[in-house]
Amino acid sequence: MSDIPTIESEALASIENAGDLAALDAVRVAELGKKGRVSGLMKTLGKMSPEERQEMGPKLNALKERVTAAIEARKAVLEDEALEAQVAAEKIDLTLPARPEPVGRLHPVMQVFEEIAAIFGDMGFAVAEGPDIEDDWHNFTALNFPEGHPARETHDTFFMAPDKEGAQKVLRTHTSPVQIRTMVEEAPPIRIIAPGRVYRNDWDATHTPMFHQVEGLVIEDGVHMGHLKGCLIDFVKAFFEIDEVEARFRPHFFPFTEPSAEMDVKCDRSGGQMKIGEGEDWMEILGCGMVHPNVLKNCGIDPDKHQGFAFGVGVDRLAMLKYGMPDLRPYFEADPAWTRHYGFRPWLTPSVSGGLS
Ligand code: 2NL
Repeated sequence: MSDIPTIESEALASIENAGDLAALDAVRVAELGKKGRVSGLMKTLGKMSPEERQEMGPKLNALKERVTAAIEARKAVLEDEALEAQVAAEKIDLTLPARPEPVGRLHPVMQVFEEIAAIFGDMGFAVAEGPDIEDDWHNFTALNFPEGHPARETHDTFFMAPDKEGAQKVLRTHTSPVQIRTMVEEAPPIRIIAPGRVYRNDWDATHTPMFHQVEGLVIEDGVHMGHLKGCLIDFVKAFFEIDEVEARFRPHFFPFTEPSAEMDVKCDRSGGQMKIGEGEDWMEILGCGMVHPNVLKNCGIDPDKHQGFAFGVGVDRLAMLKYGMPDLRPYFEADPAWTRHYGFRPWLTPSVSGGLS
């Protein structure tokens, strides 16, 4: 077995010469693989006399261990080198100038959602969300729409296919179910807005089957219509970025509020461009009211102990009014020219102190 030192020095030399991990693995197979040289020597132990084996066993084991250790050490070095090479190749040149135009634009409706959240956030409202597909109870029954009442039909509801029990889910016709869920799950005081998509089977020049709404809900001891009016007037002033607004609250009917009202604001249509807050005309901008006692009861809130107010506003039209967009249809056409013109830079988050638009 005089070839042990020769084999060892040859093996160590080829390990040292292996230029990459694949070459190193080839050396490993040639020496330590099933048919490798070192493995071949190990196999000869079986045919030796006990005395020979006692002498050769430790020598061969030591050879195998030294070759294995040398391979491991070389492997670590090669892996380090491979990583260094990869990192060097992936280097980014941070000194390159930024692209002159950001690629994407925020849809004006999303901008207006952000603006509304900033205004109400400043008044202490949290944002709540819920599913687009709702059950009949959250969308209608809990909101005091009587079973089989025609009011359910006036919503042009999209119904889902019936389940095994015959129950039909709906695409929510308003975001009120989000407030219902909040009232069921949380105890007063509650102060939330619920922005989101809503759906009605209606499609013409001024209606789309999917549109956007923000509803608000306040359940707090002692709140009354005065708070509702103050809150909404403050909202309109902040949203349209005007110092004063003349508003009126016209009696109306909703099943889920009592009393109910629509809020109109003064506007000026004379100059070709609509101006909000001043002028000779009135324009309806939202619906509101004191939460109906039946709705509170349905959500497990005692109407003799708690009361609150709620409101709902269509966001697509608010965006048209604020940003002078004359037509609703391009909202959903994804025309890059329109998006460049009316869209917003995505990273300019609106805030009441820092500016909305
Ligand atoms: C409109 C009218 C409104 C509400 C929505 C509401 C929600 C709950 C209870 C009571 Cl859970 N009310 N929401 C109240 C009044 C009006 O929306 O014309 N929106 C565009």
